[in-house]
Amino acid sequence: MAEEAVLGYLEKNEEILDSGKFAEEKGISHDEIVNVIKSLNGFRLLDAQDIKKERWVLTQEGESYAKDGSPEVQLFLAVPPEGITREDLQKLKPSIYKIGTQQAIKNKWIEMGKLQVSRKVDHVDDKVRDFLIQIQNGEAIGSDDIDALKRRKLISSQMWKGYSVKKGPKYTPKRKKVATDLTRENLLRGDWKEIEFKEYNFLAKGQPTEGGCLHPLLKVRRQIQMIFLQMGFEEMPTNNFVESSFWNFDALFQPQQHPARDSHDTFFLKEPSTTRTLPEDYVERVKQVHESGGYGSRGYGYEWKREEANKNLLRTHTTAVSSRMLYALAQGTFAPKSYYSIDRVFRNEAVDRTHLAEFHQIEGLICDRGLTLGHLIGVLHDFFSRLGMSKLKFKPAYNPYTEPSMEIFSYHEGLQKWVEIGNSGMFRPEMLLPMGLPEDVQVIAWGLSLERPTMILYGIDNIRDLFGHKVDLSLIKRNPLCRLGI
Ligand code: FB9
Repeated sequence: MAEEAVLGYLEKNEEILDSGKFAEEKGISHDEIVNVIKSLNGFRLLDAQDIKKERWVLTQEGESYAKDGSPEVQLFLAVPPEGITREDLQKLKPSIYKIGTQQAIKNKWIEMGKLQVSRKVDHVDDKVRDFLIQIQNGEAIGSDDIDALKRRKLISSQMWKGYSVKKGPKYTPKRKKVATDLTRENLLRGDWKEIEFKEYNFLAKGQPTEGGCLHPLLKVRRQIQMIFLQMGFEEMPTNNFVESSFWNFDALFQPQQHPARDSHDTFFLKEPSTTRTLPEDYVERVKQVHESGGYGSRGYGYEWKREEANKNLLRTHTTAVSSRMLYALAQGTFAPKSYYSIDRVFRNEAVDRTHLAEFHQIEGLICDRGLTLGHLIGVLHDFFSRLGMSKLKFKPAYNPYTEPSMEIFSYHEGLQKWVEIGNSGMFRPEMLLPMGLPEDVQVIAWGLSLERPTMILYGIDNIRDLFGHKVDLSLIKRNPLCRLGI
């Protein structure tokens, strides 16, 4: 329809001067005419030139004045020849009373006494309404009148874009339908010989391939895994979200009345609520060290309860796995080991913009003879420098299972501030010696979360945009590569 109108018009006429007027004459929407002009111009059937015109359009208020008359005229007409009280007039025209009286007074159409409103003239013309209707009809009006309407915000300027159009080098009054596919029917009928096929557009982009995409967390996890592997660490088996309180707390010398062991901080399981088996001889040594110490420690001096240690929970840290691995290491002939883990942990804490009830903990540990705090500081510099963080500082901290402990800070150039990037420490003898590790063996360890670096690296400030059922899958599809490490 629109294509025939444009091509047909140019068969008998030199040019379409204004696509807007042409659309109006043909009773076709200007958008449809513009789309056809752009398409035919692309195939060189037409030669189209941009036209840009500033034109005035009515604001919503302007539309209402064009429809119902200006408020000053409506107000004037509401004042009877014998006059009216202000109160009655305001009741008659509440919505336009204020603006109507102001403008009518300014036009010297009415006089406002203390109580009474009276006419000063017998008749008024609604020029404002007339101008607005002229603009609606695309007629030009004087610049002073335009300024007056602009001041009252009854009109606003709008850039109108259209085209003037002439025949192009490949003009034809009626475009042959070009075939886009060679079909079986074309071959059977033999009409493929006459059909005109659309030219290949070798510049057309192919359909984007749908495929799997890695989540930003997995990309950062992969990079951190590579850093640990390059440093000679082995991955710990973390494929058990459910853990016993024994391995999660007691084995780490974390006392049974510690607040972190409360159900306000920890998710305990209803079913199965208790663990089935624990290494009984080791449990006995753990009980002893909690109650009365040993190995140079005086313990906590409380009555340690087996049923507390038996409670199943969702592990609150991957250090539960570390304790299992260190116990296993102590059962044979000791050999130094460097282990790491990256997996989900669960805490029954208040959630907010950057914290959920679960997160992925990254943990590294080195178990060897003669390790000192200096070794820990050194390995932390090595590890974090591979993450691009070389400016570190350490702050004394407390963990139930490490002494000494340190919070780790890094100066973030982008954020221009020191950012807490993790926690660390040396596992206590009360944890290591009941396992059966030799007395000259120490373990240095540290931890951080996977979400924090990922959110910073990907510029995500709400954890729900990164993890959970509200994640925008297009973020997963379009997020860039993560390249960390040396
Ligand atoms: O990840 C944390 N911060 C962080 C890490 C990297 C990073 O990289 C940016 C690209 C530059 C930015 C920030 N933190 C640890 C510090 C804070 O975010 C903290 O507020 C939140 N912490 C979590 C625990 O909070 C409930 C992060 C998580 C954490 C804290 C401690 C450990 C593990 C994870 C630990 C440990 C540990 C200690 C001793 C022995 C063994 C393990």
